[in-house]
Amino acid sequence: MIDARIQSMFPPASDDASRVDSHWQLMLIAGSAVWVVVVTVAFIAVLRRRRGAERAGDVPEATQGNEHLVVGVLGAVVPALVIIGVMADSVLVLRDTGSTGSGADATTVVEVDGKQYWWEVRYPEHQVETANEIHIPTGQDVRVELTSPDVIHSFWVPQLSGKVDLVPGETNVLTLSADEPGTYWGQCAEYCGLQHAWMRFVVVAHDEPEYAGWLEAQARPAEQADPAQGDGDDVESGPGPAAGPASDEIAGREIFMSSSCVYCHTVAGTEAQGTLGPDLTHLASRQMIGAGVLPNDRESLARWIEHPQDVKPGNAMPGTELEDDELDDLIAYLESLE
Ligand code: HEC
Ligand SMILES: [Cu+2]
Repeated sequence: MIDARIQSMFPPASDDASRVDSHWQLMLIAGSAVWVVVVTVAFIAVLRRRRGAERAGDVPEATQGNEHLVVGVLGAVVPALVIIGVMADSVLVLRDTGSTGSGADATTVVEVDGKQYWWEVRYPEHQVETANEIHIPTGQDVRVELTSPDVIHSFWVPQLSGKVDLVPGETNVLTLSADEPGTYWGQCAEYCGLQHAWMRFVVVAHDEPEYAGWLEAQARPAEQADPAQGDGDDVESGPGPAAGPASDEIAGREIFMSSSCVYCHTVAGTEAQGTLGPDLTHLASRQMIGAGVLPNDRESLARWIEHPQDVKPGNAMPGTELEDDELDDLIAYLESLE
């Protein structure tokens, strides 16, 4: 799990983010310069007033006309120039960055739906669906199509791009790119309800071959912990080459398929086809659950399944009461969904 505290645009990791960064530097420098000038002038004014009070009546009439001119230039013309300069650069940033671009020549398209309070992520060209984790290839533009079925959310990966809103009934487009492989935090940046703060996600940027491998793995249906299919061809999930799924996985699968889980969750290749909650086909490949609220491990899965409303009050998943051994089996099944 990556450090949950890091949620910063520094250091920028894409051309767009670098452009936003340079604009931020400009504002910092301009703002600091204005501050220094204003404070210096205020000091001079205070000192002169004191001296003026000491020798009252000494100031000749003529200098007052000059002062009006100085005050006029410093107070109106200089601020106007500074504001126009900063604004001009911000207009250029908007033009230059993919936040408003169409990403029309992007070869990778990702559809992202912002939901209360998690992110549904689809790769329409590859029949891949996942949640709260967006994988992209490095060094190329990725077209992200953003919408929402409920309220307005905002998609923001500070190190990679600007913010774009997800608006019900509309599709907004953001072009995302990352220079280097790595994991970058994203966050909903438009207040959307009780768990807005726990509506986080990660963008994982891979080299091209690694990305292709990820995509291929995600496009496969779940490894079947199904007794009917565990007949020796399931090489990857067992300890030995000819082993099928372990017995607790089989039991856990049964519990999953006969519980309410299937009404809300999909596991591709099984009868679980619910769409209200995240697709769990490759749950075990994800770093975290509940849009960043917990790491993806046994203990957290147990807490989440039994008490999702304690972990993340107001989210759309109800708790499920299970016997301890049933819960263990269920988690064994979930952990087999790689
Ligand atoms: C009424 C619908 C509903 C039911 C029933 C339900 N879930 Fe969920 N589940 C959700 C929603 C919605 C989320 C996402 C919550 C969020 O992050 O805000 C979720 C999240 C999860 C997650 C985390 C997934 C991720 O990638 O973050 C797991 C694991 C999970 N559910 C397992 C289960 C299991 C196991 C059951 C059955 C015992 C179950 N769910 C029953 C709606 C449901
Ligand atoms: Cu939000």
